[in-house]
Amino acid sequence: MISLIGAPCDAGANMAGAALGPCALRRAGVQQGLQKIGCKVIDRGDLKIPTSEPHVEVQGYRNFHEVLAWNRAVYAAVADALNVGDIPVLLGGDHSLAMGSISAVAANCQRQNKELRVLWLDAHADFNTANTSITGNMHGMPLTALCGQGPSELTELAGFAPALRASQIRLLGVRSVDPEERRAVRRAALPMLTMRHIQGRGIIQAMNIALSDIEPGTHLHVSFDVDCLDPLVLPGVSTPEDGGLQLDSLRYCMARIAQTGCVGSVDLVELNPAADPTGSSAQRAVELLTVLLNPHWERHVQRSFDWAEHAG
Ligand code: DIR
Ligand code: MN
Ligand code: MN
Ligand code: MN
Repeated sequence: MISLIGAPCDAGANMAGAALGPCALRRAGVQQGLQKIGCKVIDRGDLKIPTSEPHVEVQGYRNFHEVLAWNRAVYAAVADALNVGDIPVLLGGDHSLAMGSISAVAANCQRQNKELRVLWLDAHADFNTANTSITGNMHGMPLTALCGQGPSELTELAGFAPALRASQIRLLGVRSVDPEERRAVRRAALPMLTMRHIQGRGIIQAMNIALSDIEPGTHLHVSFDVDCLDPLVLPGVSTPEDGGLQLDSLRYCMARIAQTGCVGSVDLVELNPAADPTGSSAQRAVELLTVLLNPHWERHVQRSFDWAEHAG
């Protein structure tokens, strides 16, 4: 069973709008789209947080209290879904929410003695701390918190820290890394398949690397920041970056990931419906999610594989 969990939070982002994501994804038919391909889906509605001190910066972390409150709520909801054997699909909201969702996944994997891998589809590396960030926006910081750097309220959501080692992560589609963040990425040896890599060697080879050492039984968490797509394909984001993935490429990635049979949890984040009044961005995001979660991938992905062979 797939559990849809809405988290209308944009406290971690650079502008308002991502909080409209869950509503826009439901309007685009996320539940029906997944049911149509044969998934059982329960929509658990939107999370709420107690009203906290709004808009307070704590040691360089903007809106710290709200982001923390959202992540505690996300942690609890994702942990509940995993406990009953569901596949949680977090409908964001901005990408800071991945601290809560992936901490819950890491805790669950530790209890069940399962390998955990995180595929992070994103234009950005999301590896800032307050010290390296130019903006102080926490949607640029989830991976560092998960890797143990930052305030303990965030790094210890899972009950232990770090929730993740850099070697468990594969970033895909990156093309915007801040100068100090780049240093941190190098120091941590964070595995990245950048747009430059993908354009140079092709999407097939990039996916071969991204998925190379996934054993059967691994829990694969897919953190899908929709700004990994080119803004011409998906304009509805708060931080568009040119030169992103085209629709066919990302469809191929999603099909390859589905083919592993290991997808155990998903974040669908950073959709900003206010930046795309046509609603097509939400529809594209839903369509890609249905490729990722297709239980009958062997029948449905062949077309995508054929495309990739031709595209090289
Ligand atoms: C930028 C943008 N690196 C920052 N990050 C975004 O503010 O840290 N992440 N947009 O999704
Ligand atoms: Mn992101
Ligand atoms: Mn991003
Ligand atoms: Mn962003």
